[in-house]
Amino acid sequence: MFTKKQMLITCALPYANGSIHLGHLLEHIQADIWVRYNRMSGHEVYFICADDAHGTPVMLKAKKLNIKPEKIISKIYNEHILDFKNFHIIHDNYHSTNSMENFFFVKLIFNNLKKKNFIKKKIIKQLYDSKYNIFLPDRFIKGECPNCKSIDQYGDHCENCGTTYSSILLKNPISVLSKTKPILCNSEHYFFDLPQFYGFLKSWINSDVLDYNIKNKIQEWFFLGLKQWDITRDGPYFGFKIPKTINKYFYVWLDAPIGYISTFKNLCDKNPKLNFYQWWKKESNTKLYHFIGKDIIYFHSLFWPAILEGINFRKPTKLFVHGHLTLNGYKMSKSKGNFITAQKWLKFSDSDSLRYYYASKLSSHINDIDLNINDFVFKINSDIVNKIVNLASRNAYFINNYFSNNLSENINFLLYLKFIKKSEIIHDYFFKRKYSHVIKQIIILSDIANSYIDKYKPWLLINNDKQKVQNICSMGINMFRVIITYLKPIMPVLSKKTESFLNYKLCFQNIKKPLIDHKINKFKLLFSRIDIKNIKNIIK
Ligand code: NOT
Ligand code: ZN
Repeated sequence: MFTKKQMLITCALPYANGSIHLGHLLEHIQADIWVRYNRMSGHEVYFICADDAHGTPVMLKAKKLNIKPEKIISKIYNEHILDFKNFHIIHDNYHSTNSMENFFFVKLIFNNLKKKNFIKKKIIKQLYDSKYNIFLPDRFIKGECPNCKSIDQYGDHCENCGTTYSSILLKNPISVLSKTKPILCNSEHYFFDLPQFYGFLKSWINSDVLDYNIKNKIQEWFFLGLKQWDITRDGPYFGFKIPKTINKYFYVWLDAPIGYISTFKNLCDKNPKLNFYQWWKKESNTKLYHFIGKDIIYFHSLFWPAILEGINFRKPTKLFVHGHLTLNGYKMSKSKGNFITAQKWLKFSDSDSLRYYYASKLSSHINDIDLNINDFVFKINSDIVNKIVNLASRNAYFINNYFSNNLSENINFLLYLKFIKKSEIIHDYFFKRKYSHVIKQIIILSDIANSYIDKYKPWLLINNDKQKVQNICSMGINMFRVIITYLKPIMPVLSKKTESFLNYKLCFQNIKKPLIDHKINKFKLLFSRIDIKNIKNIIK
């Protein structure tokens, strides 16, 4: 029996100091497909995200341009909103961490944690750039990892071994800003007392919130011991000032996850149907799913649930972790010239193609995903153009020209049933986010459908058995309709065009009933072939 779920789905909050790029899109497309899938299945789904507005990079950028940081983040905010819209990512609310609601919750949560003795004050030594007159944030210090000794690592964590550490433990530190050696200075900071949550976290992590391979990684962190977490930054800083302090700010990584809460609160204020407390109270029956990259597991599997436990809020239902994106086998980087923003992609290709390609590669694993341009062109032209859309065009030709757009009453019900029976496995793959498996099934069906048409050759039959041609081509259109229904969460643009062509809204519920004695529209181009010569230039 169907049980309607109430689901809140989030993506990691993109930083407000740069454009949306193909890496962000990997996550947002993955989540958006899941949102659309669950919504089509009848669940009540809310999809939220926000810009992660605070931190030193925005502050330094503003300083350089001699403008207020607020100006930068508001310009970027508008860009981000547009980029996501262009890729048909349907967030129900896209907010900012530099918001009234977020300041409210950050203060509330901090005070609550402090009252319960989960916040400790300590004088610490920190690296200071005496040329720039600022305490250096982790990202502005580089050095050797204290754990695995690999060089050129940032001050907060090592990209090589994944360890998180304090920047003063880096060997041979250097300021990224002034390229000078930073000095150690004292400063009083607040710490979140993570070790107090050891027992809670241990059982939470073993409660099916994470996939198996990630669980192992976290066990390592437990083994190394949980450490108190510094949630203070000294000014100058772009962030929320800590009440009753001089020149102390909340660390951006504290207010970022709280952005999930405040963005939802902002949505509740706009949607009277939503009751904030019902979704965030400790015993909430609603579901909370976070899509994140593997680089931020630590924050979401330790700090975040511990904070929520500390303030007596609900915990995430699941963390969906994905690997990183590579482009033709390399990490994207501005300096290498292979950095592709959302905007740039759309100058060379469309959004549905990227959505399809990502889906064809995504599973519930955390392996990195490679966008290979040749493979991309091959896959789109062969799967979408030659197999799927061609199925519509070759059959529509006869229905449009010989049968006044009417589908017959007589189709091959046995074969149709075969297509419907795939629902079960396809639903299972969708739910488990194994989109590459969904695509494999869709291609199997497209091959079956095209072979069926090849076998009967309507182009030869048309002169002696018209009725048969109408039946066969109606069956072809019906198989196409089932295929696009399965593809609908993945390719919203193609499915919308298909809906106008078929004169019919594609949905899972009605799939069992074939379209018979139904009028379709004239076939118009649904999808264009990609030209390798054009898109190759996307990478310099
Ligand atoms: N802006 C961060 C990033 O890595 C993600 C913040 C996600 C929000 O791009 N929070 N938490 N925890
Ligand atoms: Zn390391």
